[in-house]
Amino acid sequence: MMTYGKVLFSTEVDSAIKTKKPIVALESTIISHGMPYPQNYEMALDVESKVRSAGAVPATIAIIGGELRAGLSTSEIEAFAKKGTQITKVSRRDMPIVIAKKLDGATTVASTMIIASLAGIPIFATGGIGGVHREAETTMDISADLEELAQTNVAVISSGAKSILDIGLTLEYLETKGVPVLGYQTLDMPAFYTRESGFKVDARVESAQEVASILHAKWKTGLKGGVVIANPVPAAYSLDLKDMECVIENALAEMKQKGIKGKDSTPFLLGKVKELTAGKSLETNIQLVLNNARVAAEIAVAYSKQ
Ligand code: PSU
Ligand code: MN
Repeated sequence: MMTYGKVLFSTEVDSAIKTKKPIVALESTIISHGMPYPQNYEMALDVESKVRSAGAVPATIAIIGGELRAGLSTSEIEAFAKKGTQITKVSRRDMPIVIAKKLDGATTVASTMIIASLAGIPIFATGGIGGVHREAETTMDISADLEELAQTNVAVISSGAKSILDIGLTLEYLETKGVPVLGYQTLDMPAFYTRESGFKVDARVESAQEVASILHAKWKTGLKGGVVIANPVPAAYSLDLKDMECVIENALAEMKQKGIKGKDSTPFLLGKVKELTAGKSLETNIQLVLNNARVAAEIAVAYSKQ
């Protein structure tokens, strides 16, 4: 009989939990569906070493053979990177199917939050969160990431939401669901490839200590749900907002024409953006994830000291 809801840890993560070391959860959809091989493999390993050098332990999360896992071996990460989109993208909805069939699953922000929460890991770093899609008023395409942020006590450090989404509506949705959006050393809501989106965050925070105190305040008050920490891409790697808008319009038009919808939208748009920016977006994507891993590790260290 399988024990449901149990997370299997790597030796490193297991000992970090036992000795109460700060841990940073990492997702696996970004590996299998977010970028091509071999850059995805290198990124996943580099992100882990960034977390380690900032004094925390990385826990890459995935479902392997139907089991919830926190902390993958190098060869498991390599398999997820190489198999890419052959690995099922798993959000909350897909979890029971993949678990029951004992399949492998690349976890999104939503399902990574679920597994991190089961594992007792409150800090999670990624690239970008899902959100309300443009034209959601007719497609109803709203990422399950937002509902997860409403109910699961995990802080997500990201570079905001990509402008393939409707960032204004995404912020409205998060407000309705009671999810604070903190700008890391900025008041501007970043839009993944760019440091600004034209929208503001709810509060600017200056340091990892300040974020940690807000997390403690939220959860110790008994307020359930996550917190979004929006950390803009380093200026040296940011792309031009107007150029990106044009690229995204083109990608969206092609997606509509091809009739691509649902869970395939995000991977399609990401691939298209990469193609249309001649690979420049890939370098930006990698750099922002590395930067988020570092900030998340600093937050995890500060959180465990308070
Ligand atoms: N945004 C990115 N890169 C990604 C994703 C989002 O810039 O790889 C992935 C994340 O795993 C996120 C998921 O949780 O896409 C959202 O997919 P959907 O919109 O189908 O919920
Ligand atoms: Mn969707």
